[in-house]
Amino acid sequence: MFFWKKSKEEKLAEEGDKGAILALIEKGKKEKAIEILERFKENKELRGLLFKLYMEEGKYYYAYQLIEHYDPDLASAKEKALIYEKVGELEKSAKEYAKLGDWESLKKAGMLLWQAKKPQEALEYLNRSLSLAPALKRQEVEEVINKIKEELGLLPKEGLLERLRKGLKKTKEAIEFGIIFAGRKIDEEFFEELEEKLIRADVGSKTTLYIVEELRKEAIRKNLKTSDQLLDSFKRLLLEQIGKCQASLKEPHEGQTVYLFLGVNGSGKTTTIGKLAYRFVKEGKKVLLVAGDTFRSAAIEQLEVWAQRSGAHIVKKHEGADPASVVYEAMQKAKDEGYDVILIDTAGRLHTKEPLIRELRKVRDVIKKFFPEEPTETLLVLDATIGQNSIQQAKVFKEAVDISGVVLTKLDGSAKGGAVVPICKDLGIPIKLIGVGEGIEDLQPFDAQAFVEELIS
Ligand SMILES: Nc1nc2c(ncn2[C@@H]2O[C@H](COP(=O)(O)OP(=O)(O)O)[C@@H](O)[C@H]2O)c(=O)[nH]1
Ligand SMILES: [Mg+2]
Repeated sequence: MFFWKKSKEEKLAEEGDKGAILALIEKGKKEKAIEILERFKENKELRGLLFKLYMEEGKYYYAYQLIEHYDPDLASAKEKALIYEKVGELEKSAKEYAKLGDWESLKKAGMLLWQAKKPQEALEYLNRSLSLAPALKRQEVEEVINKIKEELGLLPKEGLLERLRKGLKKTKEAIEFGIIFAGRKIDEEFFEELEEKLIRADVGSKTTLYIVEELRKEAIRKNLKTSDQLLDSFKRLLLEQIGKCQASLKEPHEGQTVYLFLGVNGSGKTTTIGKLAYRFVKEGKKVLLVAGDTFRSAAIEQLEVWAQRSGAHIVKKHEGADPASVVYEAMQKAKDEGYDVILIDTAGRLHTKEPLIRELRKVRDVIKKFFPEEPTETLLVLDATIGQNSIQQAKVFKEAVDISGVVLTKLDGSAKGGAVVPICKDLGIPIKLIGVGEGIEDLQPFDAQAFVEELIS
């Protein structure tokens, strides 16, 4: 037969002839070349060729064997960094990256060391990277540094303002008030754009028209030419609107203080209760959570998790139990055992309006039976991502019981932060708390001034 006969060249290659092997590679027979070269690892020249092929073919583990067992000089620092990274030798890889010395390699080294659970060493490299990074890239490096520092507890915890800033990020990005007030010409187009932005932030059409009209009048009255001259008035008008919506949460008093939470499923009741429980426990209060949402067992379990996280106690019954009976048991326990703060979760199945109203009234009556002056706060939890649309839902709850305040959750996930205005105005209920994230500390008092400053900055 003829076809299995090896060509002369291949024969030469098999014997370790470099030229012939190169010819094989040239023809694309890299696998074959590798197979041959692996028999000649002792030969320095052929070994170099083998290493090159391994790298080209992404066979990092074989390349790793070669530099570990035969010849570390085969690879440059850059190649070593890559090989070690690929085979999971993170610290070795970091060392090689660090040798390269440029900011990106140093950053890479830092990140690998962090991954290898060597945060202190990681910080060393990252700080060197930061000192070399071009201005535009510094933030990238700083972010990693901050994450590590946070992990190590070296950073002061995020303050209220930082959390609010993060919470309003989406709204700010959607409206960019800063840009249109940055000194452009005041003309019809400017007012139209401002109007459009206010509507987009979900400030509501009535308030939007009012604000735009006021600014229009002022521009004419004072003969203003550029938008920056209107910024202060804009802030004042916005603050005037939002300021009316602000009120603070009533703090716990002597004896038992009850907070009742209402709202449709998914609005953030349980999460808000968990965050608030954490705050009260931290303040030294004895806190009881009440699993009044008995509709799904998952809802009860979720509240249990929050009880554990916050250090509060919980009263719960089985799925499907009568919420009023859970509350009854909880009130009894609170009274007997002297709890300071009682936070009651409820179900919010809106499609069963009449039963819902009956259920909530029953819960309220049970509370009053034990503590006639309670609840101190009946808080309606609304989801900011649906903006003004939450007003319709809110009306059903308002029909059921008196509501003392709104908790607006998920501001961080919403571009409709302006909805605070129509929500509080249409409902005639102040906003007391805002949720700016899923973390245990992502709940804060609604501060109108800070809110406006942050929105416009
Ligand atoms: N991003 C963000 N998510 C939130 C906030 N509050 C609640 N959530 C999330 O919204 C979802 C529903 O919350 P949950 O407390 O279970 O609502 P409930 O059905 O009213 O009890 C959960 O995934 C929460 O983590 C918030 O302020 N920000
Ligand atoms: Mg819930």
